[in-house]
Amino acid sequence: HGGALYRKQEMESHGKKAASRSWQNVYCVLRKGSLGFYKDSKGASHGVPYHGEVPISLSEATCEVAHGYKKRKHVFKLRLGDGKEYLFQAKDEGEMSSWIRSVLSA
Ligand code: I3P
Repeated sequence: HGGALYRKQEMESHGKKAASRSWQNVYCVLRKGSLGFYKDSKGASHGVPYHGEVPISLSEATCEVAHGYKKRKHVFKLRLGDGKEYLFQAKDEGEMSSWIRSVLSA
């Protein structure tokens, strides 16, 4: 599963807000147990991570519709075991549901 999403980091760890909070367009690639970020599909196929980011581990991750976030539509929330939290905006409802399902079964 791979595709472009807008991403915003909300939390850096338990109780600590992320310092860098703007929305960024990233190309996301889901693999067994991890989610990697790339600039675009070409970056993904060449294995060049977005800003050198290490893929995040999805063990103990929860993923759900971000009902509390009202500023954008089709946004889901990913919360990691270490307290990091991300919001992702998909292009429509169907794409959002498909990402949530895939992340939960990755
Ligand atoms: C952030 C940017 C984000 C905004 C965030 C700002 O500023 O405007 O779009 O989140 O607000 O801090 P910057 O680009 O200077 O980093 P929203 O789009 O969700 O409002 P926040 O700190 O309240 O999350």
